Amino acid sequence: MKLVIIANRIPLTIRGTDPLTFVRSPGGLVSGIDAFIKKANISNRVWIGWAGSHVKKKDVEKIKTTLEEEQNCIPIYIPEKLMDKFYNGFSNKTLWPLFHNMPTFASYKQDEWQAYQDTNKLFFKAFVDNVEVDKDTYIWIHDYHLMLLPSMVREFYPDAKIGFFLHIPFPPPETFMQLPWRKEILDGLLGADVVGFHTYEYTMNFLRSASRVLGVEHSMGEIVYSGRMIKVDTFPMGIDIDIFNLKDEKIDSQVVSIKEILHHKKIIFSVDRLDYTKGVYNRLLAYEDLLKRREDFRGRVVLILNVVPSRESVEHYQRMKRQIEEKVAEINGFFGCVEWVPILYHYKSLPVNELISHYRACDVILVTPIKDGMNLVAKEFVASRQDLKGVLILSEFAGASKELGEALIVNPNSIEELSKAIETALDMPEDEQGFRLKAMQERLRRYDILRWGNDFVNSIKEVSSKREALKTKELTNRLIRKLKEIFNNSKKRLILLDYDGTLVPISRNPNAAIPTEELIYALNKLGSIENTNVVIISGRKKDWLEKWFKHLPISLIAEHGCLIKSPGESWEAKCCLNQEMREKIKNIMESYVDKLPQAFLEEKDFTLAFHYRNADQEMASLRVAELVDELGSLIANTELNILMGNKVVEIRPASINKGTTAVSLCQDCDFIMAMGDDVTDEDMFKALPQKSITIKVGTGPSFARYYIPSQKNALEILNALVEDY
Ligand code: GDG
Repeated sequence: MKLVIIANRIPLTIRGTDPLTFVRSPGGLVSGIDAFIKKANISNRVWIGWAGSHVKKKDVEKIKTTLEEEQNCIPIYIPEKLMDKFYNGFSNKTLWPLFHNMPTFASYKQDEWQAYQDTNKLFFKAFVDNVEVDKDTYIWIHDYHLMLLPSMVREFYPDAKIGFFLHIPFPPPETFMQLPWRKEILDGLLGADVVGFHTYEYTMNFLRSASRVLGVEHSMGEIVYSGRMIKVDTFPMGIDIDIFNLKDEKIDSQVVSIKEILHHKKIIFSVDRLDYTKGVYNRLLAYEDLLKRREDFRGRVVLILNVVPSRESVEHYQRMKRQIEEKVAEINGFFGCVEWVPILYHYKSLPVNELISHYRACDVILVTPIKDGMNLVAKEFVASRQDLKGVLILSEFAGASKELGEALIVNPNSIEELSKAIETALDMPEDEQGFRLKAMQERLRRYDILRWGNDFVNSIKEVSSKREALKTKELTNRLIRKLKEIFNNSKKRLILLDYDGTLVPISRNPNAAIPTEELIYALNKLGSIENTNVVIISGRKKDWLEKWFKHLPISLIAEHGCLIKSPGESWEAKCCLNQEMREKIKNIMESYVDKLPQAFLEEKDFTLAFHYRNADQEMASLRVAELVDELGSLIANTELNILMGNKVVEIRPASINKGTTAVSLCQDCDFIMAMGDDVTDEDMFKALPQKSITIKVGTGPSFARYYIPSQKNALEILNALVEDY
């Protein structure tokens, strides 16, 4: 396997170019992926990303050669101005606040959106220019900076194996839809085979947004979009436990010295990047509240507040830094004395072993973001505490809270709750600390970084092999020529054609889905061929079919088989519907039309259909479930059944379906072809004799032998059959 990682940053950031010096890039994304690659022993990996602002255009080639040869990294040069609009602008002033559900902080600027598109194109170019893609190549694109990239790659390599993982939250649809470029972002992401998130909540937010913005529905997290299946799933990122539970003398002595320097006072630790999502200010307010309420803690506790520099060129971050520092000074000034400084504040990044020493030296760790995709600090702390001591206070709005339920879970917006939680933590008996930590450690061990990465890559594997399997079913031009040959050589032919979604695209307004002249021409010609029974087999009303096709030499089947009409003859009814029952069904359906805006009722001769294709899909899913429940109890023990079609619920006679109807027309036929797109057509695909050529329009699971991507291909098949006649 060759693994291509594409992320905003490569794992190394250039510090100087003469000589070339670099440091490890900061953040959870880089440390997580790097750990996965090492643990999984993936030797063939390429990493594409930005290498930091020290890289000048003239040095790019030199850096590229060194990094490529030594580290297998492809650094991307992004001109400073473009980077500013892409990174500080669209990524961090639009997407970051919006995706953290803080829309009031988000700005929407056209030139920054343009820079985002241009930068995604730069990443795409670097990928295409530097990576050879073969069957064994897995392309894993990361995070909110590169959401347009999956589609760009897909367009260039239609069969590529592509995964996308979002490290930050995906917001609820109401928030996401505020983005003027929401459709473009979803289009971009859906170029991947797998789109992954940290928590079920984000996965559902994404699926709900896709439904609202693009009108695509999912089934168990699978979406069919642009003729492809995409898996949307939850992969909570784990950590490399071994790094944090490592026995190390240097760390042990650092732990001892931290404790000694602080005279064995209780230590509360806090470490985050500078960011308004991390809730640092509220933490300070809570600590202040605690010191006010519990005088006995004064002089006995110390808060080590480590803020890691981040996004310093964004004004909002500078303001926040000032605000934090003023509050620290205020608390220290008010409560502090010669022997005791309540807060030890550091604005820097700690070396990893010092970070681990702090995790191990503290009594309480405060991880209380207002919103956080996952938060690896919480997990790292838990893994570090092999002594089974220490208490994790964790925000319910960090993705990690879904896995670390034994922490003290808090709402960080409540200063009172936070302050009480610190108090509870400081007073917590050691055995309670122990059993909480143990349960969390076991969970972290089971779903560690290796499992996270393997699950994700395996998921890409599964989806792409499904795509491959589907390909073997694609009705290619070569197969169409073969089909034509069989057609020409047969003596009695039956051609069954569903209408909506098969011969014409599904339309928001069913009356607007009228046949094109080309289609009428092809049907006319096909129906005129001797010994060829062409049948439109539809769920539509007889009047509508008659209006458009009466003059053609073809048979018509309305209402899934309830009514049949041969060319030049009148309609023949195949069933009946009790009037009293009809009224009851109608009343129920009408009451749901009132409850679900944009839904409508279609009354036919023998069936009643409740359509909801234009309704809000989320509301529809609830209402339709209620409707089906109600109808189900009404028609129990009757001759009727419920048919769940494509955004339609229909009540029809149980004995009639497209399958039974189609089979009744097959006698003596040596060429049977059926085309359809909907669940009702599956009855036909299942029931027809094995030798039949059954074709599904669109992808997705089906009993049909072949599939074609769209209605356009259906017409091409009809045209191929009538050629030479
Ligand atoms: C994004 C999402 C998601 C922190 N301080 C120091 C330091 N760190 C390391 C930690 C940890 C990483 O940085 C921080 O990871 P987080 O998960 O907390 O946050 P982000 O970097 O903002 O990451 C986040 C993550 O992606 C992964 O998907 O969890 O929600 O926002 O590994 O150890 N490392 C060192 N010194 C420090 O002072 N050496």
